Amino acid sequence: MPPIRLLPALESAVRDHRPVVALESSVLAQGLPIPQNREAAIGMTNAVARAGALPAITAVVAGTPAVGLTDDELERFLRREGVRKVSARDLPAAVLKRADGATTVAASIALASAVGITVFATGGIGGVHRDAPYDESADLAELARTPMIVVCAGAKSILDLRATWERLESMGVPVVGYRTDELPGFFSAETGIKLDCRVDDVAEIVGLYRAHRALGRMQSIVVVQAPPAEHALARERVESAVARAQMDARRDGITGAAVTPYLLAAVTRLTDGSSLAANLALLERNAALAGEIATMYSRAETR
Ligand code: PSU
Ligand code: MN
Repeated sequence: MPPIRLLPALESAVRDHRPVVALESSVLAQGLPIPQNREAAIGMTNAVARAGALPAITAVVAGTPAVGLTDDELERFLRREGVRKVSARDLPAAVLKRADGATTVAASIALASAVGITVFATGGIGGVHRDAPYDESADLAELARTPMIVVCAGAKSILDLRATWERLESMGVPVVGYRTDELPGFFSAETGIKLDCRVDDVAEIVGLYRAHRALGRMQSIVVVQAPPAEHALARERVESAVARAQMDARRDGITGAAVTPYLLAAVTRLTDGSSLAANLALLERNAALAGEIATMYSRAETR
């Protein structure tokens, strides 16, 4: 049995350098509530397809690492019964225990890269947590050793964004703003953190990545874009919800991998669901941009 299962349609697409976009499953099984997780899955896969690329949701399916899920498998992950959260280091344990595992950004890009995929989309990457020394998402370390174009709306609002930004610099991970000069704050367009590199069209993203790879660089490049303006929340509103959620998490003694899902749920509640609408909208927009990038990248590769 091959170590990673690719659905047949994806296997030929990857082999022929046709456009493919990998998508994570932790956002579906842990990050978003039911039934919005289904909306997100449909919105993202359709957006990728509209841009001319094939979507590939990554996960561990009953112990088999998989790139691309069947409809039945996706249903199981959306119902999320018995589905664990799997980051990069959890992959072998999920295989050993024949578990259903929803993959984070870290685990997803590890799997996607191993099968030859170059473009990945999500909502927000993990990063440095606030007031929790050494709680830093494995997403950062994995971005530092996995060549991939990662499209997102920045790091999740619940994080210490300034520290996350600094760590990305230390690790040599290029961050490029797509039509923005500022690092977006996931639910909000602004963070006050000025980016060093901005591009305004997809061809420039492909050019940047090719230059990066031609230098033998092994990191991902992180492409950030703001959430759609009609759904974006004001920075102060997000901040106060996050501060409150943080206090609740401490009170409830939440630690480790449970922190991210807990805080995301608390912020949804504290913003009366408007952060949820923003989350769905930005996931779809990121998937659309990733689809465009994959389509252009594949043209450049097969020229
Ligand atoms: N962004 C979201 N919802 C999520 C996540 C990100 O809007 O659920 C998930 C991603 O899978 C990300 C993970 O990789 O949270 C980070 O978790 P941790 O901090 O435990 O590494
Ligand atoms: Mn953590």
